[in-house]
Amino acid sequence: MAFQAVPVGGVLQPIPFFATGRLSKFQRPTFGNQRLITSRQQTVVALAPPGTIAPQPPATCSLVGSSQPSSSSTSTSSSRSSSTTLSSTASSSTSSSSSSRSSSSSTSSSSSTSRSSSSSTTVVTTSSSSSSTSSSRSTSSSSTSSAPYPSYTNTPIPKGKIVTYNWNITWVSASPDGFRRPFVGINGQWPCPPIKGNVGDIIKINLVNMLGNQTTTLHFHGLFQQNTTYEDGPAMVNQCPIPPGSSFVYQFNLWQAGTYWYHAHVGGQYIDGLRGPLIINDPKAPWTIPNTPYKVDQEYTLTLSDLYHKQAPYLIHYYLSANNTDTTGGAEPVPNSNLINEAQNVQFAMTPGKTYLFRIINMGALAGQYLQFDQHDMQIVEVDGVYTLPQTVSQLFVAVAQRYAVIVKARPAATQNFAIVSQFNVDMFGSSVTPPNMNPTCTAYLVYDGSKPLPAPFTLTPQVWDDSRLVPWDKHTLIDGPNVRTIAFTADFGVDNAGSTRGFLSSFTYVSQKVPTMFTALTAPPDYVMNPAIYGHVNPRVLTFNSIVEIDLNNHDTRAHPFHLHGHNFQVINRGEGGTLWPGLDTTPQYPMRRDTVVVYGGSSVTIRFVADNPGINLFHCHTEWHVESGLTATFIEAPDVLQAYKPYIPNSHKNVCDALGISRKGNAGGNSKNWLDLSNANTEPEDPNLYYGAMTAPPPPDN
Ligand SMILES: [Cu+2]
Repeated sequence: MAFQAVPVGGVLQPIPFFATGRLSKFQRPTFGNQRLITSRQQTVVALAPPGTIAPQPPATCSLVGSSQPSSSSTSTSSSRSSSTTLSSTASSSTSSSSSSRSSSSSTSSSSSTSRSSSSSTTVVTTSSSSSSTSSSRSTSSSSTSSAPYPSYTNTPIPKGKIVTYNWNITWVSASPDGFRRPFVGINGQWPCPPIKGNVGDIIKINLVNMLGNQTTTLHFHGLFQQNTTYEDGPAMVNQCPIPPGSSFVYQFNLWQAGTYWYHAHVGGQYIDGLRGPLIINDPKAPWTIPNTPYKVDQEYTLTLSDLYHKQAPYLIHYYLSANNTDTTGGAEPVPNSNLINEAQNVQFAMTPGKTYLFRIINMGALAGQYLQFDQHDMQIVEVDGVYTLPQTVSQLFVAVAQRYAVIVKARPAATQNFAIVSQFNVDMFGSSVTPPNMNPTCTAYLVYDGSKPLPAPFTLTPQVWDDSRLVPWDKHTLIDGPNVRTIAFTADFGVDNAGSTRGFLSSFTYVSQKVPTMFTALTAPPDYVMNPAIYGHVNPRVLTFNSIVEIDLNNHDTRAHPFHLHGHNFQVINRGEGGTLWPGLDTTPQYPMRRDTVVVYGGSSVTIRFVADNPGINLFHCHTEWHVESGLTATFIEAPDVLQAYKPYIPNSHKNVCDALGISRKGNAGGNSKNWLDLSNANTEPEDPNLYYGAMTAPPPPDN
C-alpha cells in the first residue's frame, strides 16, 4: 500500500498500486511542488540533539560482520539496537538518536548507520563494526593499484562475501536547510544510506519501488560493471525503468576500490534525493601502509550537493519546455541551497595528531563546488577511484559526480575549531532563474573541542585548479597503439522542432528508444549487431573489442560541463584552456591522470583515451543532470559481438519490469526484429516537452 501524495484534511490518503501492470493502469498521480509527500505518515525524519560525527576506522570492513552478511529478515528493532551497540566504536560524542526512527523496514547490512537531520544543525552518526575485518577475503585482492584494467576474459573470481541491502524506495519528508519538502529516500530515511563493501565483495540490492507515482533505477557511478552491464542502471539503456509497485534485484561484484556513489538514473530523479555514497574498502590502499606519512587513522565521507526546493519533475518540465525562452543556454534551474552530507553545519570530530581520510563526493545536479578546510591542507590520494601520488592542495574544485579522497592531518592541539566551506561555482546560474536568497555556500566544522565555540564561516576565493596534473599511483603510461580510433564530439545547445531546450553532441540530441539499447545489442543477428543504425537516435558509437578509443570533445558552449563515461575510467591526455581558472594541458603527461568524470571548460576541449575492454552498453554524457534530460548524451555500444558470445544471464527481475511496462526486450530501436534495418517505428524526436515530467508515470493535472 502506498500513500497518496496529497493530504486531505491534513491526512495523507492511501492509494493502491499494482504489483504488475502497465503504467496506464496506475492511478494518475497528483503533482505539486509545495505538497508534503511521504510514503508513510510516521516517516518524518526526527530532530536530533547536537553533536559531532564520529569517524570510521579505515581499512576494515566497515559494513557488516561476516556473521550476518545477508540477514534479510533483520527487524527494525534489532537493527536499531545493533546500531546503538556499534556506536560504541565511535567517539563518545555520538549520542545521536537511534531511537527516533520510525521506518518500517530495515536495511539489513547498513544497520549500523543512523542519521538524523534538523533544519539548522545536523548530526550524522556513522558507526561501524571494526571487528569484522577482511578475514573472509584474504586472497581476493583485485586492488586497482596493481591491476587498474582487469581483463574482461580473465576477471578473478571474487572471494568476498555477499552484502545484501533490502531497500524500499520511498518518499520521505525532510528539511535539510529549514525548508521542508519531499525527497526520494530509502526505507523511510533521507539522506540515503551508504553502500559499503570490501574489494571482492558482492553487492546485492533487493529493491522495491514504493514511490507510487514515479519509476526508478539505480546506477553505481564509477563501477565498470564488468560482465554485468545489465546492472549499470540507466533506464532504456541497460534496463527498463522499475515501475511503482515492482521489485528489482541489482547484484554485482566490487572489483574496484575507492570512492564512488550511487544515484537514480531515470528522469532526473536523483535531483530529488535518491543518491548516496558507495565506498569500497581496500585493505591494500596506499594509506594503509604502515610507517608512511600518509598512514590514515580514521576516515569520513563528505558529500556535496545542491538542494532545490521544488521537485525535479516540475523543474525538468519547465527547463525543457518552450516556455523556457532563454535561448542563450537554456536557463538551467538554479538550486536554493548548498549542502554538506545532505545537511548544513555538520560537525566532524577531530582528535589532535591523528590523520584522517576524507572521501569527498559531489552528488549534486548542477553546481560544481569549491571546497576548503580552514588552515588544513588536503593531500589528494585518490581521484574517482584511482589512487594518485599524494598531492597537497589548499582548495579543491569538485565538479558534479567527481570524487576525491584526501588526507587531512589534524592539528597538534585542540586549541580551537575550524570551518569547512563549500561554495557553488555559479557560472551556470542564470540570474533570471536564480531563487531569491539563494545561498551559494555551505559551512561545516572540524571540531577539536566541543566546548569551544564554532568559528564564523570564512570567505573562499576560487583558485586555479588543474586535475590533469595528478599522477596515478600505478604510473600507467599513455594508452597507445597503431590503431587509435578517434571519435570527435562537439557539444552545443539549442532548441528542437518542438521548441524544447536540447543539448546536442555532434549535432545529435539523445532520444530514448522503444527497446533498451542493451536488449537490441543482445538480440541482434550477427550481420547487424555492429551496425550503429539498428540502435536508433541514441547517438550510437559501436566499438570493437579491445580497441583504443580517443574522444576529442570540443565544447562550443560557454559553460563548463562534467562529462562522465560509464564502464571505464579514462586517461586525460589533453585539455584546452578555458578561462583564467582553468589552465590548459600543453603536452600529454608521462603518466596521464585517469578518472571517470572530467570537466570540459567553456569554449574549450578535452581529449581522453580508454580501452574498449568492457563489452556492454556504456553511456557518455554530461553529468549536469539537466543536460542529461536535454539529451547531451552519446551511447557506446562496446563490443556487442563479444557481449553476445559471452551470453550474460539476464536476471528475471529485468524481464519482469520490462513486461510490466510492455517494453519489448528484442529487436532494433523500434522493436522490429524481422527487418533490422527498418527503423520506421523507432523514436526520432524527444518526448513531447508539454507532457514530459521526468520519472513521473503520468503528467500532473493541468492546473499545476
Ligand atoms: Cu552539461
